[in-house]
Amino acid sequence: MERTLIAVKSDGVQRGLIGEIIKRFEHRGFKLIGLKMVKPTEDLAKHHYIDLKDKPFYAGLCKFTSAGPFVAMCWEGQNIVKMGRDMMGETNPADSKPGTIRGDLCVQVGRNIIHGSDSLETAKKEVALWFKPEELIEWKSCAEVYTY
Ligand code: FUP
Repeated sequence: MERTLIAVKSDGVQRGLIGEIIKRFEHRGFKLIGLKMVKPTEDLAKHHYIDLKDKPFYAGLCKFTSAGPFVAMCWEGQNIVKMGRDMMGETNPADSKPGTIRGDLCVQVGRNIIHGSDSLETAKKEVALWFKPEELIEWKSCAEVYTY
């Protein structure tokens, strides 16, 4: 089953939006299999955003990311990478449609509250960067599980 990394960034945590973001993925029907709050080192933040290393905002982005809490989540489900991106909206909240997370909940590109892996390949790398294998929990819904 497909997996992706979704994270509530520190601005989302500060604004009290962890629950709102989790709710949207749960209600859509996806399965949460890994969850932790971390204060990333600057090295971890740099590694996470390595594909943006030549951008003028890279240094500021890494400093901002390592300055506060980062709620890392691994979500599982059919087509989760693309559907998660669609649920997030565009990088710039100003371009994000109402109904998307960024389109409903934020304004500035540098404070766009959520991260989501942008491809299957990136998702594999990002899940491995933020989670040890034993931190990912396989579970069945109560509809699938027999009682004793
Ligand atoms: P996304 O995958 O939508 O989070 O977007 P990117 O990977 O391109 O960018 C990562 C983060 O860099 C964004 F969430 C916010 C920040 N960023 C800026 O601060 N300015 C920009 O012009 C673009 C991105």
